[in-house]
Amino acid sequence: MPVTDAFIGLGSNLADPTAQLARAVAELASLPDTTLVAQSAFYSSHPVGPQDQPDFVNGAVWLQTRLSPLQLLDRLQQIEQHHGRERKQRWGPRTLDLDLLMYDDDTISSERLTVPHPELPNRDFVLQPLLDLKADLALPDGQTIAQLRQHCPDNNLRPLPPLPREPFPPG
Ligand code: A4P
Ligand code: MG
Repeated sequence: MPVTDAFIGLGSNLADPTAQLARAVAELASLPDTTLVAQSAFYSSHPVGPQDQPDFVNGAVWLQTRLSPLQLLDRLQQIEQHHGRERKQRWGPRTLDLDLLMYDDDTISSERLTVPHPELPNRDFVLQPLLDLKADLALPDGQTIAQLRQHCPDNNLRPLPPLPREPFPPG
């Protein structure tokens, strides 16, 4: 497989969501035949779907990978399982959700995989992290992420402070 740009959306609203996302970014960066190009800021957002659940933490990463789309989906689902993901309710609370948002300029519509992710245009918590990663990113049909961001519904998106990269100094 040639090296391909892939964009992954991350979401969590259970069991220390920010830590879930930070750990998932490290796991994505260590996938075989894959490098992490960049990671977005993390954001909090009101839930889309059932409202009787906590706010989400969301972010996105830009990978370059030789994995095929289905190989990548398998890896994403393995990582979700390692985070204790249970599938109980559509759009319900979860420890970790990893969505394959875009894979190069591919358009995929199969039983297991729809790419670009069908809800991408409607979600500020997906579009804003994508803009952080690549300001001129566009869908295969030519619509830019920046245009979509201007017109999508407001889910009270708020940037979270950056995670400390080094342990805090003693005292
Ligand atoms: N699948 C198809 N296409 C894809 C893709 N591009 N990436 C299939 C990943 N998976 C894809 O997913 C169900 C099936 O979708 C998978 O088995 C895979 O083969 P799932 O993760 O088990 O179920 P789900 O996540 O509950 O359903 P769905 O429709 O994928 O939900 P979403 O779109 O992931 O939305 N509100 C806020 N604020 N932030 C969020 O992150 N997330 C959701 C879940 C709802 N509300 C939210 C958020
Ligand atoms: Mg999902």
